[in-house]
Amino acid sequence: MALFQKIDKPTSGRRFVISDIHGCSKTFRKMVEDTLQITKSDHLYLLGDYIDKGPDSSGVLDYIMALQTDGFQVFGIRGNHEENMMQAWQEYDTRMFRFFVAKLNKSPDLLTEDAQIKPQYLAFMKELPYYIALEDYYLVHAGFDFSKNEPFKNYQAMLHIRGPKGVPPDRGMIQNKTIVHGHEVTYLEDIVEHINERHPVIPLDNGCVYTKKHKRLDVTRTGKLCALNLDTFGLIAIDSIDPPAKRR
Ligand SMILES: [Mn+2]
Repeated sequence: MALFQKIDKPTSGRRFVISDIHGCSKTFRKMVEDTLQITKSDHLYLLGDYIDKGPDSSGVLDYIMALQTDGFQVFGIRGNHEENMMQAWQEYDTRMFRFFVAKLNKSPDLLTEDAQIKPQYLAFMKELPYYIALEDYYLVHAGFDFSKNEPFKNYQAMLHIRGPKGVPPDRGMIQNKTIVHGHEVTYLEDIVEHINERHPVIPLDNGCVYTKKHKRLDVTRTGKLCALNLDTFGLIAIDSIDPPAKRR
């Protein structure tokens, strides 16, 4: 697996980013096919956390892999949920792993009957890099930790960081690129504000799984799947059409 991937601009197509699909396969498919109408000249970048929480983790992974097989230019990176599942699979015994997946993370559909990660999903997740470098953007699941040395080698931070440590002290540190990330559920008006003020760090996770009451979130301001057009800087947000997260 490559730790990061450098990708050149497509010659003619558009470039979109989507984050934190979390098992919402219907919403994701609607975004790709009906809303964005992705073509084979476009690039679609996915910021991780494809699985868990929502109803259909395997459906999301199957769909991404099918798009790639069909020749669509879909590039994924790793989220903490993919990393956690692989780590739990390596570290736990079968009983614990089955419990972890079924009760805590809710992706039992990714497992075989004897509680192994199905080989096609494991192969897919293992290859996911930690970030993507475009000529004008960095794409990462959670962000880079600029409060420590060597933020571009701090791979755990890329999966987990939250808050202001992810904002670079100056744009020179990111070669005047813009960082786009997910991971931290952000209200839609905050996402829009970051985009409008051309903030160096753009959050894109509106918590599409959070459509029902939540102890910490105002769910009237979450529940959309967002896509950002990297060339026009336009935000596309659609309501989730999947069942909500069963657990949080
Ligand atoms: Mn995450």
